[in-house]
Amino acid sequence: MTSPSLRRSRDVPALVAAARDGDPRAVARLVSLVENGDPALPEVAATLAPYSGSAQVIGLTGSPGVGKSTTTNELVRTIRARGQRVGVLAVDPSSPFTGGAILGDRVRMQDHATDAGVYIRSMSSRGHLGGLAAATPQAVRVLEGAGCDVVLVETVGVGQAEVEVASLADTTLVLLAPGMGDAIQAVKAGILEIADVFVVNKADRDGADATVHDLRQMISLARREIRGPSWRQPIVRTVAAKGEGVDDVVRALAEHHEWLVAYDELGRRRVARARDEVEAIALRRLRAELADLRDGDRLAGLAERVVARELDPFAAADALIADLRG
Ligand SMILES: Nc1nc2c(ncn2[C@@H]2O[C@H](COP(=O)(O)OP(=O)(O)OP(=O)(O)O)[C@@H](O)[C@H]2O)c(=O)[nH]1
Ligand SMILES: [Mg+2]
Repeated sequence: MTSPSLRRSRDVPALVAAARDGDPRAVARLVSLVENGDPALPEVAATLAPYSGSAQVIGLTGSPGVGKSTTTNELVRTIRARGQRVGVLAVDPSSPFTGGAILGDRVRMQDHATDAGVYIRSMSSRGHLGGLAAATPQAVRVLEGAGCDVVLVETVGVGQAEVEVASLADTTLVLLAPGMGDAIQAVKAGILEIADVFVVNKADRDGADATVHDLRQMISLARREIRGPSWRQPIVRTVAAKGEGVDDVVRALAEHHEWLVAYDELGRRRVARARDEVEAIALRRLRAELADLRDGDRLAGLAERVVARELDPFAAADALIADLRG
């Protein structure tokens, strides 16, 4: 299993077996196959299926520089102290050029670089058709297959993609910091809805009280709309750079997990997640098939007939879809 060719292998059963034995290169290779949307992906998914659902998946999101990686680093330390294996996916949905962020994450997480119980991996949306929302759950499955008890998914909170990625988690942590107008931004970006636990990091800075206060008000406004057995989103203050408050975050995570189980919300979330995933895969396939038609003469021919007013666009689309089905 230690052959150097592992890094380029498409021998999926061998890769999964090696990953299960804890070979980090096999894990890295499998995540790369996922990230690049490799043709071997269906086989990867099928081979990993028996191990899926075995890890607790925790999402961390928040504005750039708010302290996600520092917090992740501290959480990894705590999880490792419990003797559990942990995987970290640092996901950048915003741009294909993640060099800086990846470097930053590597530097901050090098504490764990030599720990065999920790896998750390950065992912970008590089060329992945379904975007990270499609790739991330499969990457999580690779880490579950590799025996991780907990998977932490860090996403930069910009745009809409982080809402998608964060909603792939069992529990989502939203980080804010004083003086960044984060509380307001959180509402705008729809972050308030996806947060299970709020963390006000950099509590060593001025304005932490104001941020907590703003947040509390927004939560109580938003709560009026919620029905059913609802979870009260806690607000935890941390100074992640000094490890302060991290125990409280861990406690909040455990309490949320208990709540998920008690109200059968864990199962519901996982079904919703699987539904999104299946839909994303199906859409990606359909889009690829349409692209094939596009490259052929069929679409061009239909387009010419639309311009010549022999066909209206809807009838042309019907003809195209009929081709797909036929
Ligand atoms: N003062 C203070 N600085 C902190 C704290 N936590 C993190 N930092 C610093 O904030 C900077 C950004 O921290 P990161 O953990 O990289 O933040 P991030 O959210 O992962 O950043 P991106 O991945 O680039 O979005 C670093 O210089 C940290 O040392 C804190 O509690 N207090
Ligand atoms: Mg980071």
